[in-house]
Amino acid sequence: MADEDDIILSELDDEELVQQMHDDLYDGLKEEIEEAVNILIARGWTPYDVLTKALVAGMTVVGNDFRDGILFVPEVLLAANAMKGGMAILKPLLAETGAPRMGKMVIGTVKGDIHDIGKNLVAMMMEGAGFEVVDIGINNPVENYLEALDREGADILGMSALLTTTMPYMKVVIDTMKEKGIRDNYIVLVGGAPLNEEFGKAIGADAYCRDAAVTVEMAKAMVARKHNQMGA
Ligand code: B1M
Repeated sequence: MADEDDIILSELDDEELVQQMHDDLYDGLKEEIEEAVNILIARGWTPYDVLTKALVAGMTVVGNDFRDGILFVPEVLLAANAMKGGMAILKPLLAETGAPRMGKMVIGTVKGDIHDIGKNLVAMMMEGAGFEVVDIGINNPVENYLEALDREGADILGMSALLTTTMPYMKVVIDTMKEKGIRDNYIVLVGGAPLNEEFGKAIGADAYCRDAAVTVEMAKAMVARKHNQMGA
């Protein structure tokens, strides 16, 4: 332990620092993660690279050990908290692109599901790409989505689910939109680790988005297509 206490993050080279961040994320060390994120940014890393190579990659290790019963909920919560500390630093940097407004997205995690890291990441990347994002948080029943879409005059609905037990709720939301005759007013994008393209199609979403970067690309393409259709 004494050795670990002696580690001075700023003295590590990039590769060692990223490895140390993976370890610190695993141990839920929020302050160390925040310090390391600031160091990488100061060294000229893009916010996107810090996000994907240091934070998301580190969280994958946590996810694997959670799956394998090596880590438990309290440890994973600490890791998630550390990750959020790092993401909070990156958020304004990712949004700083000065890109023109592309459209508005309402995003939330579905009812019964409290996972929000992936959703937050998608929201950050979308903002960075010039979209306006209204994040309605976790555990959302269908009413929350419909109310937010209407209130915000949104173009895109984004839904996140991380559990096999909660992903079917996305269909409840889409079916309710169909019943109300408003489904085609919106681009519906869905994502989350247990989903796949087939599921996205089966529930009637416009697209399944594997990760935050794909979400941005998908949203851009679909908004452009919608504008073209309206112009035709
Ligand atoms: Co949970 N959990 N968890 N968990 N958790 C998983 C999802 C699990 C796969 C772990 C495992 O067993 N390997 C497993 C689900 C198994 C299953 O359903 N098949 C699981 C379980 C079982 C549970 C509990 C039931 C555990 C329990 O209580 N016994 C419980 C459920 C609580 C609930 O929701 N009701 C639970 C609780 C928790 C914590 C609270 C401890 C914590 C969440 C903290 C938080 O989010 N604030 C937690 C965490 C952290 C995880 C893992 C380890 C990591 C998830 C994460 O943040 N990944 C996860 C394991 C895993 O996924 N490998 C796990 C990092 C994030 C960047 O990736 O969320 O996939 P991800 O997001 C990606 C893409 O999926 C996509 O883009 C993102 C960025 O690239 N994406 C979207 C996501 N949402 C999108 C929306 C879009 C587009 C793209 O909209 C357009």
